[in-house]
Amino acid sequence: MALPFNDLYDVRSLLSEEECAVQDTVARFTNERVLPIIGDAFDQGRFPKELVPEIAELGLLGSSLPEQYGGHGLNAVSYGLICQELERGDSGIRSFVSVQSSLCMYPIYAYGTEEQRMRWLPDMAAGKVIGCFGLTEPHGGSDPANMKTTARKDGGDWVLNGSKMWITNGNVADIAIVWAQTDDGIQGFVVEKGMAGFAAQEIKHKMSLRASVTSSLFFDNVRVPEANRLPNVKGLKGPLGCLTQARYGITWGPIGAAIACLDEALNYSKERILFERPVAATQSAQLKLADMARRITMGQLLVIQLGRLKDAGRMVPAQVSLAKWNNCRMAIDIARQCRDLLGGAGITTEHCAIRHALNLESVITYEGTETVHQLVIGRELTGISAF
Ligand code: TGC
Ligand code: FAD
Repeated sequence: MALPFNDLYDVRSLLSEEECAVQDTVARFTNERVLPIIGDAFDQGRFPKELVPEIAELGLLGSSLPEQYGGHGLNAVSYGLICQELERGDSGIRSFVSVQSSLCMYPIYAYGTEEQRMRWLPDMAAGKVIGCFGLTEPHGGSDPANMKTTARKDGGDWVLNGSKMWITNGNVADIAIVWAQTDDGIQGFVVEKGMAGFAAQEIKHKMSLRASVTSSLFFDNVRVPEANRLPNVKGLKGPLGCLTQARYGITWGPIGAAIACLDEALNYSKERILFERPVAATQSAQLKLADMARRITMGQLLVIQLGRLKDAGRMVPAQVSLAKWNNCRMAIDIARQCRDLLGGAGITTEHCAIRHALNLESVITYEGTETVHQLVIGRELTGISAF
C-alpha cells in the first residue's frame, strides 16, 4: 500500500488518542468552513470574522489554559496540531488564533493578577473579546529593546505615548497588549478600545496575509489605570516570553501550508498531460515532488520532538528558533515550487499555492525574521552575539 503523501514517516502514530482527535476536529473545520471561502476572502482582502464564534466554540482560543479561564488544558503537541490544520487553510486564520492565544491570553495568564485573568480570559476564550499584541514599532521590529513607546506614572494611572506597527487584529481588537518603556524597564499594559487617545489604523495594499487584519496603533496621552498593568514581569523577557509561545505554534503552522500546496501540485501534475504524458511522469517533476515530501517529513519530525520537549518543560528558545527558521523556509520554498508546477494556473487564487506563498512572506518575517533566528542559533553555537 502506498504511503500517505502527507505522512511518509507515520508521525500520526506518535500522537495520543486525544491529539489525533484534536487534529481531526480542526482538519474538519478547515475543510468544511475555511477552504470554501478563503480564496475569495484573500482576493477581497477580508478577514472572515464570521468564523470567530465557531473557532471559539471548538475551543481553539487559549486551548492550553486551565478550564477556569476558558481553556481546555491541551498540551503543546495539540496546540501545534491546531496551528498546522488551521494553516493548511490559511496563515491568516492561524495568525488570528496565535495572536489571541499565545500573544494576548498567555501574557494575561502568565503575567497578570487573578483578577485580570478572570476579567478577560473567559471572554477571550469565548471569542467575545479579541486581542492584539503591540510590540513592533515603525523604526525597527527586529530590535524591540530600542522601544520608543513610553508609559509614565501619573497618580494612580499610566500615560502612554508612541506607536506600534504591523499589528495583527489591530482594527478588530477590543484590547491591545501594549509593551512600553517605563522608568522601571519595559512593562505590559492592557489598553482598551475606546480609551481616549488610542487609535488603530488598518494597513492597506498588503500582498500577503490578505485574509487577516494588520494595523498601526497610536497612543496619544492614553490614560491607562494601574489595574490594567500586567504586574508580574518587567523587561524584554516579558514580550519575548510571549513570542516563544507564539513562535512555537508557528513552527507547526507552515507544515499545514506546505501539505496543502503539495496536495494540489500532486493532483495537478498527475492530470496535466504535456508531451503525451502526465507532468508527474517526468523525472524533473518527481524530483521536485520527492524533495518537497522529504522536507515536510523532516519538519514534521522536528516539531513533534519540539512539542514533546515543551510538554516536558525542557524546550528552550534556541530550539524554537531553529524550527521556526527551518519550517518557514521549507514551506515558502515548497509553495513557490508548487506554483511553478501549476504553470500559469498557479498565478491565480483559484489554486492555493500562490496564496500560501504570499502569506509565507509574512510568516517568515514576523515573530523574528529568518535572519534573526539564524543569528540566535549562531549565538547558541559560538557564544558570541552577532546581532
Ligand atoms: P536579551 O537582551 O539577551 O534578553 C532579554 C531577556 O529576555 C530573555 N529572552 C527570552 N525569554 C523568552 N523567550 C525568548 N525567546 C527570549 N529571548 C531572550 C533573556 O533571557 C533576557 O532575560 P533576563 O532575565 O536576562 O532579562 O535579548 P536577546 O539578545 O536574546 O534578543 C535579541 C533578539 C534579536 C533575539 C530579540 O530582540 C528578538 O527576538 N527580536 C525579534 C523581535 C520579534 O520577533 N518580534 C515579533 C513581534 S510580534 C509578531 O511578529 C507577531 S506576528 C503574529 C501573527 O500574526 O501570527
Ligand atoms: P526590520 O527589523 O527593519 O528588518 C529589516 C531587515 O533587516 C530584515 O531582513 C532583517 O532580517 C534584517 N536584520 C535585522 N537585524 C539584522 C542583523 N542584526 N543583521 C543582519 N540583518 C538584520 N508585530 C507585533 O508586535 N505584533 C503583531 O501582531 C505583528 N503582526 C505582524 C503581521 C504581519 C503581516 C507582519 C508583516 C508583521 C507583523 N509584526 C507584528 C511585525 C513583525 O514582527 C516585524 O515585521 C518583524 O519583527 C521585522 O521587523 P521589521 O519589519 O521592522 O524589519
